[in-house]
Amino acid sequence: MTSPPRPLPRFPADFLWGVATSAHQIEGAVGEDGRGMSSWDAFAAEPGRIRDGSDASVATDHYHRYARDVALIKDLGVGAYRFSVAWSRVLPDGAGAVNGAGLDFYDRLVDELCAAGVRPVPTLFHWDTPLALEKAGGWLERDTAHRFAEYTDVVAARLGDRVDRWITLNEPAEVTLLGYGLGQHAPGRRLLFGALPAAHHQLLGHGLAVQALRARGADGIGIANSHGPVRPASDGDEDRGAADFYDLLLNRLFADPLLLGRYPDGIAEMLPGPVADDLALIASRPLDWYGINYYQPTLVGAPGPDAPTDFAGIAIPPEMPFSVREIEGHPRTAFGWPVVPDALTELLTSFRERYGDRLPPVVVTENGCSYDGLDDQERIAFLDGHLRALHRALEAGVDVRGYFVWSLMDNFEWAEGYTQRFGLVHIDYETLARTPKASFHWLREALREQRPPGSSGRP
Ligand code: GBH
Repeated sequence: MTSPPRPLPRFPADFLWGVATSAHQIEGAVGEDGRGMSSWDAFAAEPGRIRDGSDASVATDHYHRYARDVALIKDLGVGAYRFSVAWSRVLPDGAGAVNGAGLDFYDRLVDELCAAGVRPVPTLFHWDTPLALEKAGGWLERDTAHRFAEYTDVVAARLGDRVDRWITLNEPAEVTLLGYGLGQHAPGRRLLFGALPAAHHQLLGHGLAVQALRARGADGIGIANSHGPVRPASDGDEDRGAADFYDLLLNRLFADPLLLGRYPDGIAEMLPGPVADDLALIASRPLDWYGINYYQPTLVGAPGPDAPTDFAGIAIPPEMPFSVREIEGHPRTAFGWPVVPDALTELLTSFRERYGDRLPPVVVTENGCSYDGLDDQERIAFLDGHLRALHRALEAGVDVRGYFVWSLMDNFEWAEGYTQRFGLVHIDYETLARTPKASFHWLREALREQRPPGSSGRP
């Protein structure tokens, strides 16, 4: 297999190129410098939860090797680095006493990035809820939204002088559905639609966090939601109805409240208590930009006796009003996810159509794939295809301002442990050595070609 022909089509000169990670997936050093336990530490310790029986107590040891990792980011030539702050490093009990040593780590990281000419883009919550809060109900409790805003204020006070792009939450849909609904992720609850309060409380937490950030003078505030086109398994009414419902859960449950100030029909009734005031807050301070994590489209049909009861290894209980089917006719990543670049164009243009002027500028905050090996020609083809698809969305008039590859390096892939490798940089989990893969070199060249001669390309 050979690399696709370069160059890529030309992106706007101020387009923000970046790579992404999250704290729990790379940092390790779980017991160090006063860090508290998180929902994911506890979840991984339960037998049978993680495919390879691993946990993230060492991960890629980024906590100690961050300077080396920032040097890699600089060498790659991207202008931005999306990382997340571990709430339990900053507030070991989720609330109350601030742990200065934990906050110091992010301070050092941000300094290192700034010195390298790389813009820091912190995510305030990427799934690792402080365990003390999780034990009290986590995002099922309204209180957690307020604790999240207090934590946000602490981080903003410390990093705000050097940060001008913020992400409040990463993929609240996954936390709701996989964490509280189906139990595949921490905290491992299987509440089915009883998980919906966790969606609402994350949105409320987002709204309160935006308020806290604005009060500190921050701007450049966004959120990272997972989205993908949903296709019906057939033209029949039942399949179309099921696909529409799945589309609501994946694409509208969070975007509608954030951008339109209302829940899709039928959702508000399933939430605890009246939500009108909360919705006013959630949508009252418009986002500066909207982050989309895109991986693949989903084919959905009605449930039924011959429908699959399994979705990406997750048992879907028969009372769910949909079933997820295999998409045929596309290459697959090592994770088994279909590779469908066109669906990224479709997703972005459909967002523009649905939300019109209510949609702020968009950033693709995650896109990437799992493949093994250092000579990862499949990842090169994946990135090439998706960047071309992204460019078609720009040509179609969608205001896309940036693109982040998931991920800078191989890392702890949640319930999959270390069995899935999403990195541009390979991690040897014995020695923790970092080795740039072929895709890293390819992307560095592609970005070099994007830059006008003589410019650093780092806005
Ligand atoms: C993101 O979630 C996370 O933000 C990140 O932490 C994670 O490491 C990364 O992506 C890679 O997983 O069986 O084909 O229908 C990804 C959200 C939702 C994407 C489920 C894949 C099902 C695939 N995922 N989806 S399929």
